[in-house]
Amino acid sequence: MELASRPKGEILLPRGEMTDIRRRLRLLAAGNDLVSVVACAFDHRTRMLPFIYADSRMIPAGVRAIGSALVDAGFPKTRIILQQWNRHFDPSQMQLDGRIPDLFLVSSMHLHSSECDRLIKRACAIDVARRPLIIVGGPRMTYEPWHVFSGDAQDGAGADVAVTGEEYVLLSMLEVLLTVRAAREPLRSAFQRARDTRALDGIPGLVYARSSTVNGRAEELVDTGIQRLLGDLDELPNPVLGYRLIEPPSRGRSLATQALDAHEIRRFSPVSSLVLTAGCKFNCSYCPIPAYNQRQYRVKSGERVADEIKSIYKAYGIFAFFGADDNFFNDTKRTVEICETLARRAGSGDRAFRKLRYGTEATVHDTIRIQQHLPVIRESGLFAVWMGVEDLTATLVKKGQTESKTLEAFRLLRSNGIYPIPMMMHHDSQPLVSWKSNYGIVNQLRTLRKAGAIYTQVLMLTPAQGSRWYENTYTDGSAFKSVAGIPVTPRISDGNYVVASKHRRPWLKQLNLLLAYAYFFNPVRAVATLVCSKSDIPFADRDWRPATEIATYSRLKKARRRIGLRLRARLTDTVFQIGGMIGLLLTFRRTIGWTWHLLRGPIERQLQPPTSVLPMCAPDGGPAAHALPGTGRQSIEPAAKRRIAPVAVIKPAEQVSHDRA
Ligand code: B12
Ligand code: SF4
Repeated sequence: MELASRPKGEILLPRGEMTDIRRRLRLLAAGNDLVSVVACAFDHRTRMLPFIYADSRMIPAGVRAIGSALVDAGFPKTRIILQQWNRHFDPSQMQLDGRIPDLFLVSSMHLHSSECDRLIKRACAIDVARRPLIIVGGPRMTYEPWHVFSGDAQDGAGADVAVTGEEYVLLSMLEVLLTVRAAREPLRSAFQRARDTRALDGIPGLVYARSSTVNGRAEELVDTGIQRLLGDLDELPNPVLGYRLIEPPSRGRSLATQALDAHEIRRFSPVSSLVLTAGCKFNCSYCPIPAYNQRQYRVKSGERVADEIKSIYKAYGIFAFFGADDNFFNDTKRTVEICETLARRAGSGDRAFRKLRYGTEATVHDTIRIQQHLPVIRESGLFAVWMGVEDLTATLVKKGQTESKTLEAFRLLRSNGIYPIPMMMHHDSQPLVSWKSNYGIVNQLRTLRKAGAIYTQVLMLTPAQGSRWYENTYTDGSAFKSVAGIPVTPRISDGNYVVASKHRRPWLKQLNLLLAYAYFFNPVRAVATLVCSKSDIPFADRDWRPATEIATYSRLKKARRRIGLRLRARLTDTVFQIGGMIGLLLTFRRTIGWTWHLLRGPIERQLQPPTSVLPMCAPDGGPAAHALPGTGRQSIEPAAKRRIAPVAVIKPAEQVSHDRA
């Protein structure tokens, strides 16, 4: 099920509201000495192609955004810990600034559910009187917030609240909590009071549990609705702030006394992800993104993007970026505005922009539409575009990407010195190889490689939470519940494992994924790249220098530069081949067992999407915005009445100093 949109006129926050709440919080922060730990859940068993490098060498933008928002709001005692680098971290042992944090925040994708749940469980091992307020957010919560609450009478370990939205939702909740918080009161207790007096119900984007006994198991979940979106992304705090909060990589269970030194950041994370735009105008049925963005397209201005890049380069020396865009070419005017600003800065001789290289995602359709601007886009530093080709013949998905259009988009990008990277989706009706047609996955990879692809991703069509197709894959009997007795868990729902298929021999599909990669990344091709690389056909001018400057070079300098660029381009192809082969070995090791299980069977299917076991409702008792059909709905009144305790009146004097010395 797609996320619903808010009514027209209520989708976006009023202009300036984000800036205002940041200012208001800074005033409140002066009297509240809060300590926070933000953890990024990561399950190491998910490491494989095609994400093998990006998954661990790029500090995720989500936790950085949350850390930056906290620092910006006046809470500098914040630490970001990545399970990617600190796999043994145990929240029950965390201390920062000599004390147990007031806030423990967890960010998770659906894929990393088991680690997310473990982190919450370990945080709940802290004595209940000293336990931090546990807040969970990120993509997993956006679509299925119920997972982090426990209805189990024996094991009540669960989060206090799930945030189904972005920074603004968290900051709004903090504002309410700090307003009701009494002097020296633990933040978690202030939360419980705010929750029970329904002071949180007016903040769309939260899900919290109600129970009839203090510290008892959750009985129902209250969903305050779909978040309001920040329309002007320039109002966000600068994400550079988050970098100074990173926990140094270690094998330890607790936190270090100091965050990772500034000069070490680039060594561990040479690429920085950056939000430039959000949203996409297309409406693919397997994709949750348009509905998440409530059909809005949100952007940062060119100047703002340039400032962020400059500040990250200046502080940490990072010059490689990845745009967290859904479709960077979605709106020509906005894309060109960003790129012209970056190109202008490079042209003015600013080192940060001359060195700048960034990649992002865009569609075939928009690449063709924007073709006349590709030179300036290249000059801005864009060097690679990940493109959702999915199926070259458009049999699976039609979003304006016929074979000829895809090849045209590849040619345009290549001739402008930009690498196109196809993202392919394998599906039941697609064979490994086809004769006299381009339907087979290997045929398509061959065509795309010839057109200049130096890297690729091939994933199996898998149900994505929040997409239109999601429930269909269950109700039509495609989704597996277990295979050979092994349950299908979130960890294997990343598209690298066949977990939904009606094919008679699903093990063949699983094998096809490996064979498709092996066709693309192999030793023969790796050696061949040194002789005849796809990365210099057509010759890729991968230099930042504007064409006008290059025109002034002498013939000798031009020839030297051309040879240098060609060599670099070939080596890039070779490096991608080697990286791909290493990734393939890991992918083989991780998924070959699943192929065997699929072959052996039996396969048990799941006919209903996994819904919340706890009833869910809106604050007024109506349907919950994030509940899937089939979720129980309990009247909130009886529980609310049982639970609400008399609220202490907070005197203004108590509100000013909340220092918990
Ligand atoms: C960049 C990216 C990647 C990179 C990540 C690299 C890195 N280390 O950062 C790579 C290429 C590795 C990657 C891989 C995958 N990805 Co990806 N990826 C993205 C993408 C395009 C951008 C992520 C990003 O940086 N966003 C910007 C930040 C600021 O947004 P955010 O993370 O959502 O955080 C905001 C809110 O969620 C919230 N928030 C986040 N955490 C917290 C925590 C708290 C406490 C609170 C209060 C709020 C909060 O506030 C943040 C600020 O607004 C998103 C789509 C998108 N546009 O977001 C998909 C996305 C995250 N990926 C997704 C998926 C599914 C995958 C894969 C499984 C592959 C696949 N099948 O598509 C793999 C998993 C690999 C692995 N082992 O982890 C899904 C996740 C869906 C889900 N329900 O979990 C997304 C959402 C795309 C989609 N389908 O909608 N991905
Ligand atoms: S084009 Fe890409 S981002 Fe846009 S809806 Fe389709 S899959 Fe999602």
